[in-house]
Amino acid sequence: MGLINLSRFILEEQRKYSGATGDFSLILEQIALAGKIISKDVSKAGIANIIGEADSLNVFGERQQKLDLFAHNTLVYSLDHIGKLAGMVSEESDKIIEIPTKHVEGKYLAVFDPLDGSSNIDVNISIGTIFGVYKKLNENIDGCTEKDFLQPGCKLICAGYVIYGASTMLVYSTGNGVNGFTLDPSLGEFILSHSNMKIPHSGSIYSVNEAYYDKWDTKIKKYVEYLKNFKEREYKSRYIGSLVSDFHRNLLKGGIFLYPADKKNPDGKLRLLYEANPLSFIIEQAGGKAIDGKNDILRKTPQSVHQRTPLFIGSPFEVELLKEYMSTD
Ligand code: P6P
Repeated sequence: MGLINLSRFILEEQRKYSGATGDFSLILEQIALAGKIISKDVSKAGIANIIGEADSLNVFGERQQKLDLFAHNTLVYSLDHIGKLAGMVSEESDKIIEIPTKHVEGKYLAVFDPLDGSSNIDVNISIGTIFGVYKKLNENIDGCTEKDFLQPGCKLICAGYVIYGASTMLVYSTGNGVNGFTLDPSLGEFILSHSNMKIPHSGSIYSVNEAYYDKWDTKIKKYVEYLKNFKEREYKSRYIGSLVSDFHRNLLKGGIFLYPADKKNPDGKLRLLYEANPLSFIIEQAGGKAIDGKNDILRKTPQSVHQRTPLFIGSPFEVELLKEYMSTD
């Protein structure tokens, strides 16, 4: 079987839905384009002193943008003119991003964290873009409001991420399983490399920043101690401090990622709309689970677009076990 590039895969997927108009497929293609553009700049970040860093001029005398602002603009400009979106929410923008009046509006909404973990760029640790796509609540009303974005994650029609690592990969789901594509820079194409990804039922990795141990709820402390002394297998601690990287490794190998609420972050640190929800959509499609400690992440109705949430996400065994610990008195 020959190479399956992203466009071919999207087309074949689209044919499975008789009502598909191709609108959504174009959005996905444009997000992939943005991923390629961001990948190119992220991969040369190490020579920032030549290309110029934020607030400085590069060798051509042009003002160099911080990479996360560059990633934000790349996503917005890849999507705002295609006539398929009514609006966007980005971690880099306090307000909803409306479609400029010069462009045609559409019925979809995009949410994204343009470059999560960007503080890791300077030390050459892999980072990622996280995205989700919704339909707006009422297609007969022009524009969109904040309310359109306050839909639970189970209403997502697509969720995914691009990881800028040793290779650049696009991993996404439209509710019909999870598939991973590896960028071949020589072709400029995302090639299907991980079909129908499933997370192992249980793993041997737990990922949490143990520096905050003293701030944790006692139940979280007991849970992590239990994993450390687990009899049937030896758990390893792996924590990169880059959500997409920790998530992607655990998706492939199994285990659990924890970002608990603590005294410093009473609602947790991670964002519900464009970090927890898209990754939770993917993990459930891959056979895993994602909770905030008590409830499924995907069934939480957001109260604001930048709302934070605790996040426990990964293999069913480890997440269910955590749920038991959290429900004990
Ligand atoms: P901490 C990166 O800043 C980030 O948003 C996620 O990518 C990552 O999982 C988390 O924060 C790390 O946070 O508090 O452990 O440094």
